[in-house]
Amino acid sequence: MSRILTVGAAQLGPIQRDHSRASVVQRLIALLHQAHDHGVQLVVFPELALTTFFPRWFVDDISEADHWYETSMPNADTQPLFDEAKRLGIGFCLGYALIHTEADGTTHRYNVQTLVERDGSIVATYRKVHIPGHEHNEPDRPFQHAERYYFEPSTEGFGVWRAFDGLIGMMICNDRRWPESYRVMGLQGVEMILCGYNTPIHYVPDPSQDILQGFHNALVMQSGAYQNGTWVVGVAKGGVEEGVDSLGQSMIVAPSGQIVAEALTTDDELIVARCDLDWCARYKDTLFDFDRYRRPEMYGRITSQRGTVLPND
Ligand code: ING
Repeated sequence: MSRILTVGAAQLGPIQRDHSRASVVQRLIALLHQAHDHGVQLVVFPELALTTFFPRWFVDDISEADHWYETSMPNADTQPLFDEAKRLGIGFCLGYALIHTEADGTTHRYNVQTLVERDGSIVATYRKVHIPGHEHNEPDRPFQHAERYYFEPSTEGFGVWRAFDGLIGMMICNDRRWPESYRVMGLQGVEMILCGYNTPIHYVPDPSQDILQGFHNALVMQSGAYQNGTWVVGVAKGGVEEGVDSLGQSMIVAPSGQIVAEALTTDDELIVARCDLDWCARYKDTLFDFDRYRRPEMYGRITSQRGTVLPND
């Protein structure tokens, strides 16, 4: 009997700076209700789904940004979402900023996603591995993308968890552009990767890429899905948020690399697909039978090098 997981990609339109978490949670719950009407078992929300994308501003005293972070999950603002999802028997994946104080009193700031099962239990929280953008204020930019100032990179890497009757992995935004993200989860047998993103259309370091944002978004998720025989669910926070135009184009990609559902707007929009997790085996057991065809002894550079080492002339 096929393991069909009906998944909903719950795209968000802009969250402006003055939008309260309570108002955003109401939007998330409205998408949850739409999902329930479609028989959805797992809803995926975007990266930083509770607030505006605050790394677009730089504050010299980082503690002035503390209010953009959650200190726990769930919390008073998000408990209504957790309660309603449990009542409806729907699991979800939620992206947000987390401020975490270790036992030794050190403070850590992460860009995370938390996966919640249909019974309301927390499966796991993933911390973003690839942190794009810049560390310091760049006042000449039209907007900052200072994620490397506001977030520490994960030291835990990419996990895969047994949930929703399958093998579920998570990545966040820039992670989707790196093939290693998919392969590390592929080597754990992943059958569905959940990925929220906030992607400005305008790429300040090279504006020639602006027109290609949609093409690149699809390219990386379709190739990652196909090359690892996994479903990929990419979910945007799109539209014009505090003057910055951000990509929508949320999509659900099959292990074949085919896009089976795609958002039509840059607003709050739910797209749904019935995902046969057994379809993954068509690729994992043939073309991408890793144990039979991979040559890790030839891949040493991938883990021994960070940057490029040119051949000796
Ligand atoms: N955003 C981006 C992403 O990889 C980026 C980084 C910024 C890409 C601007 C293009 C333009 O989609 C995040 N949040 O990782």
